[in-house]
Amino acid sequence: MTAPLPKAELHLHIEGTLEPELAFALAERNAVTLPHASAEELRKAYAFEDLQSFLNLYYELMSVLRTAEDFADLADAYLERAAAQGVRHAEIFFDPQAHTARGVPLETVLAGLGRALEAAPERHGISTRLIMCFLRDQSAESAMETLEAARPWFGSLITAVGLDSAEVGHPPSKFREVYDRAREAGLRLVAHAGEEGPPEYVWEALDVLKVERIDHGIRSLEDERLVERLVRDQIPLTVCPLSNVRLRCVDRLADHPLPRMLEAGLLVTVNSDDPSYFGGYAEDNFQGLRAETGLTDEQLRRLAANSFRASFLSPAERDAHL
Ligand code: ES4
Ligand code: ZN
Repeated sequence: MTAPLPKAELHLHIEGTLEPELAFALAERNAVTLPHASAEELRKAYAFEDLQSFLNLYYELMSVLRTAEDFADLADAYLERAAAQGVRHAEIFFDPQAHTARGVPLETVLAGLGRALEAAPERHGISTRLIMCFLRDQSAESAMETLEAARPWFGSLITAVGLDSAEVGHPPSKFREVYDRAREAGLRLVAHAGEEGPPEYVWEALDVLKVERIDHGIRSLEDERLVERLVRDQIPLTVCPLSNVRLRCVDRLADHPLPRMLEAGLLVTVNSDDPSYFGGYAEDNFQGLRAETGLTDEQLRRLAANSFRASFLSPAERDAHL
């Protein structure tokens, strides 16, 4: 295999990097019982019908993450794999409410993630940012409480906020006040939209939440005016090809809309979302596209360059990668 292209990963849920083997090791360390016989058995459960069927397993397996050390080990394992796949910069999501709801304090989560991220440049040659996501299927009040609880880490460990979990029925506008507050606090803004949800949710993420990037956004192609807007403003879309196939948003990689999105002039990037669950890390997504769609080497290089352009790196840091 030729060396993977240097790239930034902009859509990666750290909890979605929990490999079955690490899940079992942490279960043993923390005396947590998993309802699966072994790592191999667990892997067999990774056949998803849709986003919700994946989320059920994703939240269940998080029960093994209890201590700061667990979060540090999780993030360090991801960074090691990412480095081998050509990732030089990673903007990493985490889901605080999925941990605080289980009695794991926010300080514990951030102590562990912070330790791994701080060591990443030296240890793995990867710079990082951390993006705190709100669970959109929980209330706006809960999101607001989470935002306020995280205030001590704004501008240091936490760079941005995002919005994830079950999309349909939970439009971005539900979180208007939360995003207003986050913007006032100087945080950068992103949101998942147009994964399973309709193009209207992408409009709301742009016009109500005023996000700078859209996570997924594949359904934007259904709305010509929306595509024009996204192209005009060069709003980055963090697309996750293997995820879309595994969650049945797209039938096969060969049918993935990404080549059409590129041709439409959209600022598209390729990302791995929840790589442990969806069958591949960053370079695996690039290789899958290369094998199954007609993307040329030049288009693949453009996608890798887009990932740095779409990142929250400063212009000087970004230029150092291009
Ligand atoms: C997610 Cl693929 C996806 N979509 C929405 N929310 C998520 N959380 C973790 N993975
Ligand atoms: Zn995602």
